[in-house]
Amino acid sequence: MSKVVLWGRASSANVQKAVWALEETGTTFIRTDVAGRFGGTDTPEFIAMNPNRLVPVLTHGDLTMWESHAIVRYVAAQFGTDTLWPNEPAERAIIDQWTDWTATTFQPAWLRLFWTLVRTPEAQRDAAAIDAALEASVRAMRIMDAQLQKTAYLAGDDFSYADIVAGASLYRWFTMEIERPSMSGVEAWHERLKQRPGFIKGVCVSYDELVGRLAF
Ligand SMILES: N[C@@H](CCC(=O)N[C@@H](CS)C(=O)NCC(=O)O)C(=O)O
Repeated sequence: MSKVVLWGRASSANVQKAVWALEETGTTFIRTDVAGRFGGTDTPEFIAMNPNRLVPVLTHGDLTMWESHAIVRYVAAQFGTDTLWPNEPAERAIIDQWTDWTATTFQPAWLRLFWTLVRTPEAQRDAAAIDAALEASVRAMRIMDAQLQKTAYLAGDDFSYADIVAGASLYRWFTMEIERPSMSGVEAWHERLKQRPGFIKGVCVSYDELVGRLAF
């Protein structure tokens, strides 16, 4: 089988989704540290792989691709036919609904919170910006909580790649110094995800190197 290489630092939330999907499908891969404190995204070789100069990038044989959610879908389709890739279009539609909602609504909110609170040095923090980001994050979390009161996972009673892309937020959500309203559906989901080795390996990764660091 052609080699699978994932380019990107382990502390990147977007890289973490790809690591988790690769682990979940039992795929053998190499991860190469790029971006953040490692640099390497401005070289002609990297720009040829991703003109956005961002991680993750995945290479597999002749394929070179970027965008974390597209990578997760590719990994599911290519390596997860028995595990992560439902053949039924209606099932995939709901998984994609939550996956795209994470990209457009949930992740921008929780990442804004992470940036305004964790990545901004204390002296430069803007309390109003933090509050607004927390409010938007909680609003999105409540939408997931309502679903998770009804089903074990976001797209139904089976684990799916929607849980990977949205669940990649949870280590940070539950360790950031914020006032977290209790949401029993989200909390039970977090406990379920913690049973998965791919979540522990991919997502439960220290973000110490990002604290107070706005540079990348
Ligand atoms: N929409 C892109 C966003 C990628 C992105 O913003 N990556 C960040 C890390 S999470 C990055 O490469 N930042 C520059 C750096 O870390 O040096 C995706 O989902 O893959």
